Amino acid sequence: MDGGKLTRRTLIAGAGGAALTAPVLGQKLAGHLIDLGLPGGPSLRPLTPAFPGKGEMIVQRIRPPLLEAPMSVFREGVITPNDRMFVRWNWDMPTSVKAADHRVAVGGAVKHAVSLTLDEIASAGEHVSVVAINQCAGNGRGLSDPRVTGTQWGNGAMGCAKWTGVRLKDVLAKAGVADGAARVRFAGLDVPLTDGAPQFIKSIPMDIAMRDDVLVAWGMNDEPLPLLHGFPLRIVVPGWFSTYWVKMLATIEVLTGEDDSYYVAKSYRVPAAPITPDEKDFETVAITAMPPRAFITSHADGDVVAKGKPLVLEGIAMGGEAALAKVDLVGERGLEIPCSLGPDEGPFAFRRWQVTIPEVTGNLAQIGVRAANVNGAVQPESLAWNPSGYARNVIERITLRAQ
Ligand SMILES: Nc1nc2c(c(=O)[nH]1)N[C@H]1C(S)=C(S)[C@@H](COP(=O)(O)O)O[C@H]1N2
Ligand SMILES: [Mo]
Repeated sequence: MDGGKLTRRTLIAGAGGAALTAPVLGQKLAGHLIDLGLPGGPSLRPLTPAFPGKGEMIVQRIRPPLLEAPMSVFREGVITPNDRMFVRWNWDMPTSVKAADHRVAVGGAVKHAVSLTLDEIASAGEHVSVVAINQCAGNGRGLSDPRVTGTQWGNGAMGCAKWTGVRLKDVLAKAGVADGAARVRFAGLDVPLTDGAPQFIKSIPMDIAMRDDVLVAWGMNDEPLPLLHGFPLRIVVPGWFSTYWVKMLATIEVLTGEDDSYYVAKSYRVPAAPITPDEKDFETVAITAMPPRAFITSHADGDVVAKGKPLVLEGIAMGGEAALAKVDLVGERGLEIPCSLGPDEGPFAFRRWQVTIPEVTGNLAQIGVRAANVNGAVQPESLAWNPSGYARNVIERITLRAQ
């Protein structure tokens, strides 16, 4: 973490407001189709540069927007450019926000409730930056077999950015956390599309809220947060799935007990113990911290490689809730080769890996990369199937044909 480049002045100067021309429902965006390789269902999606404010992205849904990054984005480097970061809104998003009018209400179990302007947020404490992976809990869900319900994402519902803001604990201190505080809940400016549907609000336990790296952020890769990513402020919880990273932050509420709201108590949950797809009644726990994952980005399934030649494979990996410890190339007949790791951008960032196979002697069937983190978590061989396809981290495998 460093001090962050955005000063209070640039925050405010850059934050006159943000607006987006909303593509209308049903609008056709020019582009071509890309195959996400999803088993058991339609696998083709439009890949288009035409979505307002975005580079070339896979359109899963126009409104509310669900945009996925093509895997080619992750060949470029560990930082995902703002215009290639995936986008996910559960409900309709406001298409313009005026910075001068924006307030963040801090209330609930606090000593004195406050309503803070952006200026007051920016001066709540030291400016901090953290490089962290923003990953949807449903990332890779579309690869589940048997199929599950929900957005059929490939593996592009993730990205890594440098987030800048103030510590959440410094913002909480403006109101003073009362005795007995158990959780902190966040709400954004977005509201449900249908009457009676639950608002998208999420909460985290107090000990996580007080972490030094949990931010109320306004900066994304040294630019103001784009509207799609939550202008003017969002929560950042490094190492946790980004369902908790509430965008367009408008309310911070300190709770003294459990959170019984829909998106914590009922949704975004996984079986407490492994289940089979036919099981119905099982205990669940909230998805929280991320497990390790690794991806081959230099090659795709079915690619042809040169027989008799060395082969360099490359990609990215993440440790999840803790720093990456190692990445191994694994395959059939006991193939296991340690990969070398690229520059370390911090425990919550992507890290590049590389490995050289000295000589390709035949097809490389079902090869994959397996990441482990410093807490000892290792990617599993087989999918921990769950009805919502959450927290996928099975080793992703491809086959390369030698010619
Ligand atoms: N206000 C608000 N914040 C939100 C959401 C939302 O629907 N509304 N979706 C969450 C989910 S499920 C994800 S995966 C991330 C996506 O962040 P991104 O669109 O910046 O990539 O935002 C989170 N924060
Ligand atoms: Mo998500």
